[in-house]
Amino acid sequence: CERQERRLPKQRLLVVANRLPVSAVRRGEDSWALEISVGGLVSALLGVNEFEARWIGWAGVNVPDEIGQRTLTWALAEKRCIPVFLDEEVVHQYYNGYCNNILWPLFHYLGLPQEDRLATTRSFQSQFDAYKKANQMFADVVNEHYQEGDIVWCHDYHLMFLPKCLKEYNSKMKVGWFLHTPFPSSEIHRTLPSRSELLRSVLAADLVGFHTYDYARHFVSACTRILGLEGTPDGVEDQGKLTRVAAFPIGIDSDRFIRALELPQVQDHIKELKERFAGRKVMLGVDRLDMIKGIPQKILAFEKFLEENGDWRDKVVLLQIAVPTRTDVPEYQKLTCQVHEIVGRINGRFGTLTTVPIHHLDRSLDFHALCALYAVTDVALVTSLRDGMNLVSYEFVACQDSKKGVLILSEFAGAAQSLGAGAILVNPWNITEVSASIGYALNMPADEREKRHNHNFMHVTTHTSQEWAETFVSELNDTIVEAQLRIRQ
Ligand code: ADQ
Repeated sequence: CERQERRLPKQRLLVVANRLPVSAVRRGEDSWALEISVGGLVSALLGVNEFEARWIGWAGVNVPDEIGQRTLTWALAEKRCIPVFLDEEVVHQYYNGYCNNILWPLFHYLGLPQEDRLATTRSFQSQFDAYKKANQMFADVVNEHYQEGDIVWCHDYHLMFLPKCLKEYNSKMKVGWFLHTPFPSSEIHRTLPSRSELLRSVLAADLVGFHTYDYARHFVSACTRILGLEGTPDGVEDQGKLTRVAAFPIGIDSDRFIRALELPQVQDHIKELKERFAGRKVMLGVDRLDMIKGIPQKILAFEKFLEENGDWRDKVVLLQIAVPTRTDVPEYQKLTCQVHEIVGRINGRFGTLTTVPIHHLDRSLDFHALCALYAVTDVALVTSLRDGMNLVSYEFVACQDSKKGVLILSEFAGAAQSLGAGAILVNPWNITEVSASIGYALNMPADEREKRHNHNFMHVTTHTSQEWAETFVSELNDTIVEAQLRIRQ
């Protein structure tokens, strides 16, 4: 308020993430089509307008020629996006290799596939070198656009090396780093060959944030056990320098979802869906098609439910919307085949000439269709094997204020810590337990549904993405002021 009264400019925020919030597709030598990308970070930051934000990241496309780089930079400038150009070899080694093949599974407690393990170990060093090189390229672009007083907010496991590179450029830069995945137990992190270098680079930041207190605790304990540093209630201390470590649970722009439900096109979608599935309860899964999301386990639990509850077979339908990601990675191709095979088998087993129990879509839905689906759902199934937070569970709750449907939620999603009291928590590996929870949710009395929903709705509408970003940035500003005071004393 004070800032508005005095008409002070908003603080500049440089959001640095591996991917820009838009993907670029080349239409000609100097023409580009820009599409908004699907993903948790994009969804969370869409509602943040307190700062004058600029995004720095890779546009998801190889642009070897100078004309292409120049015209794409102009096209992106309109969206306040600044591209980092990575060549194919770096993308292969850094993004597909080190980020997605090593850090992503490790941070989600999933081992690497056995047959790839030796090959991965051999190529580890070259992938780590490419990771460092890519992080340095991000740092070069940040440094080029940095103005004194800017806040630089680095995101996710792709950019763990970035805080160090930035501080080497300018030790006064205000640097925060936030991890969107879980940070695993120090016993898991210990197995990573580059474990110390990565921790030290992250510690160069002024503020390090995680979704949950547990992830923050794991990080501090990795610094203590691996680097021998002192963990304090505020963070990690190294030779008098404190890196503040804390939990900042993300949220969504809940108003955007609630408002969308009033739009005529969303109301039309809702009407169509209600007619299409009249007489049946609707269960919903919305995930990126990723092994951490536990999609095969979810579908097998649904099969078990149908197997053991014959009277429900023509009264319930599971809609599984899975947007493909990392489609060039063999593991993900295998997962797609596996899911198709299981869905086909179950539909063959329990379908009739006119209905099937599972509708599986391999694609992204637009925002309005997604809101309508959330609104008509009776039971949402979020069964991630591990998940930093999981925003789908928040989006579902935001769209359910009239229906008051039930959320079945994995205890291994960060969201279990915030929505646990209203959801039915499950161990996604235990198919018998998930199947029993489906039965419990479908039969839940209205007053219990209402009580559980109200609890979660209150949380989702008060812990928003806006509040998340503002809290992180104001904590970063405070951390820097405190550090300056400490130095003066
Ligand atoms: P993600 O793994 O991408 O994010 P999640 O938090 O569930 O997972 O967010 C996914 C987003 O993509 C949601 O906004 C959802 O609506 C959208 N989405 C998913 N499938 C879709 C589909 N088929 N069609 C349309 N939209 C779809 C990472 C971490 C999470 C963490 C977020 C934010 O893995 O744990 O919650 O970052 O920090």
